[in-house]
Amino acid sequence: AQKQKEVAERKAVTSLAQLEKQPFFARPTLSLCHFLSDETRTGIIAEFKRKSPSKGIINDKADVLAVTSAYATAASGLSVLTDTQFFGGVTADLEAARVNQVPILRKDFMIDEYQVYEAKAMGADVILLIAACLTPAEVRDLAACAKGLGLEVLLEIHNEAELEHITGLVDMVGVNNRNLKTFEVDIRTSLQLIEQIPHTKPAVAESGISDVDTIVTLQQAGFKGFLIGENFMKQANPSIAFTD
Ligand code: IGP
Repeated sequence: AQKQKEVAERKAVTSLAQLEKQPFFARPTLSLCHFLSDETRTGIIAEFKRKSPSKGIINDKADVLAVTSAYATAASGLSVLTDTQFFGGVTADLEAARVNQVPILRKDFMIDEYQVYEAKAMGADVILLIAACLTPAEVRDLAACAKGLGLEVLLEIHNEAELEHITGLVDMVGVNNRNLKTFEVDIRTSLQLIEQIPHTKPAVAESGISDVDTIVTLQQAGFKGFLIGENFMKQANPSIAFTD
């Protein structure tokens, strides 16, 4: 409901036609699917996030340009939070990260086509659709809108029932290891659900990844992408933490 209110406020200020005139709107997008299959990269989708509902402030000093530029040297993609209320992100963070020539995921709670247009206008290449927040019909509609704009779609699931949300319009499937109610993370969520994800859709393991052994285990299970936020962001200098 809070998101709906936020979106309505922004719609009143900036029309769709105005979004379409913004400089990044016409830019050709980069394919995260392709970057994930590039074996010279790590498969890591490195996330810029200042705070989270589970951890509170993670890092409120990190500079988005410096950090994402360091990430972009080896990551297969970037994820930038644009939700302000829970994650302390802003549109300008994603726009600043856009200087990097790697795919960028707009990380937010998407409920309205207007946000898909915004994602394109701010320079994103991929949107996240969270099955837990959307009906299968809503996933289909938002995904169709994204594809129409040349954006890729990462669908996030966290249990077996949400496999129902996978449609032909979804490019990649993410498994969130974080239980959205208890905030507990368990890598077994990913290991169990990948069995049922169609092989045609690159799978991304999300949340709670903090060591190389876990990445290797997930990779052997078939995952192509590893979405990592806190492990790097909680360091005083996330850039050094990543390149180390
Ligand atoms: C990153 P972590 O534990 O490495 O910081 O997790 C990412 O998976 C997490 O931020 C996330 C998220 C989300 C955030 C996964 N799904 C949906 C906001 C909305």
